[in-house]
Order: sequence, then C-alpha cells, then structure tokens
Amino acid sequence: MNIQEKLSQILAKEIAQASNEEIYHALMAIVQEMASEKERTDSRKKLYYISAEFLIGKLLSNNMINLGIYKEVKEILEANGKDIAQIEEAEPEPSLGNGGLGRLAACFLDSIATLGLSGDGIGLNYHLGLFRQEFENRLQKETPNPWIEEKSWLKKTDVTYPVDFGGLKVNARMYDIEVTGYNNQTNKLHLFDIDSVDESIVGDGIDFNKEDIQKNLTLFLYPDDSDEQGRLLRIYQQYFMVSAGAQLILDECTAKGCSLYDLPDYAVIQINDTHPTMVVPELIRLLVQRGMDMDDAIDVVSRTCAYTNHTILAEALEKWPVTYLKKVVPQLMPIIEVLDDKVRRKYEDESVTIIDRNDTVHMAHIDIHYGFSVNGVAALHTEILENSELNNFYRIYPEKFNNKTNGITFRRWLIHCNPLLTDYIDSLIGEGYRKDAAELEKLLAYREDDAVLGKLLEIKRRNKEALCAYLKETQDIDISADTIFDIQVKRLHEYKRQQLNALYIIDKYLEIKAGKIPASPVTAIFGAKAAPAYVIAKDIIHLILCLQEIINRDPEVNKYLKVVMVENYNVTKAGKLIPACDISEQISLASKEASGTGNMKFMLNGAVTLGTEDGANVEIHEAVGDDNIFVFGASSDEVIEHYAKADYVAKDYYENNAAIKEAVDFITSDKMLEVGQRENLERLQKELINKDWFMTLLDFDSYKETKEKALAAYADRKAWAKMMLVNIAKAGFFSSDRTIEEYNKDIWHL
Ligand code: 26V
Repeated sequence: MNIQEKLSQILAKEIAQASNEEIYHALMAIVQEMASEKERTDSRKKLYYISAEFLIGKLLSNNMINLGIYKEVKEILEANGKDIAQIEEAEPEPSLGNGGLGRLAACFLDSIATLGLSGDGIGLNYHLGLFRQEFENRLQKETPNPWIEEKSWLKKTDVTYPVDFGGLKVNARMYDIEVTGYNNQTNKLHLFDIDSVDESIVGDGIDFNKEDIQKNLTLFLYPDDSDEQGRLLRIYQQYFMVSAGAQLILDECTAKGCSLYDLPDYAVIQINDTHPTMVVPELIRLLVQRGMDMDDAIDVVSRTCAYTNHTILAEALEKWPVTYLKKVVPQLMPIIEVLDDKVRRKYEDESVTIIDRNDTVHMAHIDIHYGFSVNGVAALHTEILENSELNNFYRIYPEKFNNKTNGITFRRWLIHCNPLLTDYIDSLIGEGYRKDAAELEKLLAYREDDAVLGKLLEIKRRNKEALCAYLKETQDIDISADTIFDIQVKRLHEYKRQQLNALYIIDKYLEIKAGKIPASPVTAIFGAKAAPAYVIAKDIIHLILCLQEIINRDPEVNKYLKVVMVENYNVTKAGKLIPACDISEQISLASKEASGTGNMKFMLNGAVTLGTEDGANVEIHEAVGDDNIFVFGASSDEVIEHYAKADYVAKDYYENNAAIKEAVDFITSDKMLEVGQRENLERLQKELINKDWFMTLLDFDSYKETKEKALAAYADRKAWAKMMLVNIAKAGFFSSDRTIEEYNKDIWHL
C-alpha cells in the first residue's frame, strides 16, 4: 500500500475532508510503523546516553525526513489542499530540556541513529516540559507546558523497575520514543515515569506541592530549585532516572550473556553533565547486591562510565548536602563515603575530595575519579577545564581528559528548517553533504559566481519575509524584510549578555533621537526564557520589552530601528528564526559559554557571526577566517585574569565613558518609567553599575565598534553574500555526525 492509500485508510475519509489534527495523528501512525520496521538489532557493546534533558522538539517532520517520505507526503497533502506547515502546527512541542545541553542530547540521538550505532537515550518522561512563557505587562509569566496527548510519540512498555527512596518505594515504568536515523536504523529514547503523577496538583502558574513525590516526581522538567523542597525533588528525579536506567542496562547486558565483570565490554554510559552522576554509586550498589565485591564493582563501573562537562559556571556545578542525600537516597551514602575515602587515602589535595569539609558532595568529582573519560564541549572550554577549572584533576588524570566540540544535526537545522537553501545546495553540489557534511566545502567553488551569490541573497530574503509574516500572525508585530535581521536567541543569562545588546540598542536609539541617522535600518530580534527564580534575568527581559514598546512606536526612530522579543522561544521558533538571520549575536563573556550550538545553526543557514572569542565561536572563527566573522571583546585570558585579580570595576566604565553612562542612565529615564516597572529597572541599573559580574561594560566600546562594521559591511550585498557562502561551506565541521564519530572513536568504541 502506498502512503496516500495508507493515509486515507487510517483517516477513513478523504484527506481533503480531514482536520489537521486527524492528519497529524494518521501520519504519526504511519511514521511509527515505518520506524519500528527499521528497529536496530543490538551489537555486543552498546552506548547508553543518560541525560536529564532531551530537548527533542516536534518530531513529525524530522522523522518523515529521516524515513525519506517527507517530500512525498508534502505533495500528497498539497494535492488535497492541505499545507504541511499547518499539520506541523497540530503537533505539541515536547520541550523536555532547558536549552543547549538538552538540545545537544537530541541532536546526538539523531546522529547516533544516522551513523547506525548501537546506542539509546535514557531520561525522564516529564509530563510538563519547560514552562510556556507569556508576556504580561512586559514581564515574563510562566504557565504549564503540557505535551502528552492521548495519541503521542510515547509508547508505553511493560518494562518496570522498583526504585526505593529510603522508605518510599515507587515503580518506574519505561516509555519509548523511536529515534529515526537519516536513511538508516531506528534507535530508542527510553523515558521513565511513574503511573501516579497527577497533573491536577498544578496551581497558580507553575506552582505545585513539591513534597508529594508520588504525584509530582516526573510532573515537571527541572523544577525551580531556589528552595530546599525544589532541590530535594531534583535529587528524587535524578535518582529515579539513574536507578531505573542502571537496572535496564544490567538487564540488557545480562540478557546478552554478559558476566557482570565484563560490563565494560557490553555497555558504555555517557553521563550528560552531573545530573545523572548518581548512576555511578547506584551501579556499584546493584553489582554488590548481585554478589560482586565492592572493589571489583568500583573497578567495573569506572571502566563503564564517561562524563561530559557542559559548564564552568560555579553556580551550575552540582553539589548536594550530605543531609539531602541521606534523606532521599540513604542507600547510596555509604557507597559515596567509600568513594570519598579511597580518594582521600590516595590524594592529599583537599580540592579533589568528593565530600568536602562542609559535608557537601561534589557530583562532578565522582564522575572524574570514577569515570574513564572527561570531556569538554569545545576546544577553548576543554582547555579552560584542563588549565584552570579542573586543573587539580587534570594533573592527576591527564589521560582521561579530551575535547569533543559540539555539533548540530543538519537534518533538523538545515534540511527541515530551510528547504529553500537545502534545495539550492542540492542543485549545486548534490546530496552527498547530507551524510558527509564536509562536502559542503564544495560550495567554495562558487565564491565568485554572481548568480549563486544572488540566489543566496534571494533565499535569505524569502526566509526573512516568511518570518515577517509569522511574527505578524503570532504577535501582531510589523517588521520589514528590507532591514538587517540581527538575532540573539538563547536562554536568558547574564553571562550571555543580552543586556549588552540592549545597551547598544539604547545607544542607537539615543543617537537617532539626536539626529544621527544610521546608514542601514536594523531589526533587533530576541528570544529567551529566564529561569523563574532568576530575578535579574527577568529584569533584562523587562528592559527589552520596554525598549520594544518605546522604539517601535516612535515614528522618528522606527524607520531605522525596531526591537522584537519573540514570546515563548523554543525549538519550533528557532526553526523559523534561524534561516531568516543576517547577523548572529554570540556575545557571551569570553570563557563563560562552554560551546554554544546556536552559533553553529546560524552559520549553517548563512548568517554571519558577531561574537566574542568564546566557546565554539573560536573554532567558527578559525574555520571561516578573519574576513567572514566579526569578532570583538576581551579574550578569555584577560577575563580570567580580571576575575583572579578582582580588578574589574564596572562603575569606572560607567563614570568615565559618556556613551555608557547615557545608555545606563536611560534605563530609569522618565520615558522608560512610563512603560516599565521602577523596581525592576532600578534593580537592573544598580546591578550594572555596582556589580556587572559578567563585565558587560568592559566590552561595550568594542562591541559597538565591531557591530557598526558588520552593519556597514551588509550594504555591499555581493561581499556579504560571499561571507554567507563561506559560512555555509565551512559549517560541515559542526555537524553532530562528526562529533558522534569522535565520541565513538575516542570514548565509546562501539
Ligand atoms: C545551569 C544552571 C543551573 C542553575 C542556575 C544557573 C545555571 C546556569 C547554567 C547552567 C548550564 C547547564 C549546562 C548547560 O546547559 N550547558 C550548555 O551546554 C551546551 C551543550 O554543550 C553548550 O553549548 C552551552 O555553551 C552550555 O552553556
């Protein structure tokens, strides 16, 4: 039966007569059937990618692309008067991650399946994904974000495991989501859940009773950990995930005939940041329970587990008080104590212990001592781990440390989100780059080809027009594709410095008001969610929304400058914004952004980066060369030195730099207070003048100067198109297929 017949059969009516929801569900059924037919048979050794987050996003179109039926389905729908974009709207987005770390895990699953490797994901089945963001009075408001419908991608299994929290016993049930590879096999994402979760306990906004574990265990992604109950719930979630995961891993290995002593020949566990770290003591506990002696168990587990670090921000490195662990996972504490004791006997250095003098357990230290590999996610990041942040560990275990520069799946971030560019690339260099991303370099042959350059500009223009229409429809905002689209989309965090971009916008606004008319009109576009308890981050959102209000309605200014804050930025919106971008803002304080992956998505879609020498920007710079990127700001060495000497004083910049002073003062001007809240704006202003921990003012001049250069360069359309072309051509290195090949070659050995 062909797809058209199948579709009509499932719908039991004419396609033209069916609703978008009905078609979505019918296509889901077809995809699921095709995907299961390609289910992988396990090889002896298997990878388990264990992660608290898998930011998979909507799945329908991506699965259809990977199964090779997307175009056919699109045409069938068109022939019946249906638009595939409308069908996509019917799918709820599973936002099972916060940002980069979770999205990376999703890209990796796609690449693992595409490369035909034996590897599955293990995670949690959050009923409510990352909160939905709404703007009310120019402030962020959080509301629940459900995604599980009666028919969903989740397949309930009969696999269950008991999980014991000192006293409270629950039953973990496994749900599976099929992970299709591009022209290849199907792997699985295993998500654990309990049957008793109760969505009705959610009260106002995203409030809920954090103590009722039976009802809330997998209710929310990453619940707010600003209070003790929230932190305890995180430990419950983490242990639930790793205990069920560890039982699954041991079951699968023993089913393959593995003696538990040979575990490292059957399984490799990649620990995605420290959230799954308890898998180490839990596996040791289970092996001992099955008769192994403690030292052997520690040795076996240490040869099975590998750890990826995703941040050097101190506040993001997990440390749990012993009292918390004793309460939630009493059975693990004796094991953690043994692990600590072994370290203390071997090394005198207090900084490498697992339990410190304040009775706090450093989760990353467990991974480093009792895993066989430690990797950073970009060259600079790994270098900082080795030479400063984790130097004391690096000196003990230099052989464990390695770099794996992040990557993105081109199936979602080019083929799906930018069909115009994809088709055009296909017509120029064939489809080989889809499996071997390095082939994109063939595009360099067209560097001087006016027709090709003109076509790239035309495609960008059409994508910008599509974004204009989308923003008009969804947020009733009018912007023009004739302006430069300057985009910064990512989580809101002070180190990412959305506030630097905002200060530039204020400066520009003041210049226009003073009669200095810019040569090229700009639309500054933001998208960002702030953690619900992160006060300053929410103040920065407020600032941007106030600027949007003031600037967009000022007829003197809005001809040259507009500001748009996209509501509820998520994977789906990223897919609409990224193809329409001219200038990609990657302006974190050097040394703070471990890698960044948005930077790669923009580059692949022909945007030019305006960025600091941070994270993977450094490697993007190396790839495209000085002429095809705009780099500014203090270097990571300089920044690290400022922190070491504690010699950065924001107030000096504020007092001695007139442009900075005017921009910062404007935050609490009468104009701003007309539309904004005094409390938020004053707090933010004080923070910038008196603290500015992420050195916004330090880089203001250099940012402004470099951004002006980028805006001026845009005017020479042909030269700009060449820059676009080089960025696309050099993006091959940033395919997650390359990253996964490296993980496999150096760490997993599948
Ligand atoms: C976590 C937290 C949690 C508590 C409050 C503050 C805070 C700040 C940052 C984080 C980061 C968690 C780890 C993470 O998402 N890292 C990101 O991982 C990406 C994939 O490797 C990488 O591209 C990003 O640069 C990195 O920030």
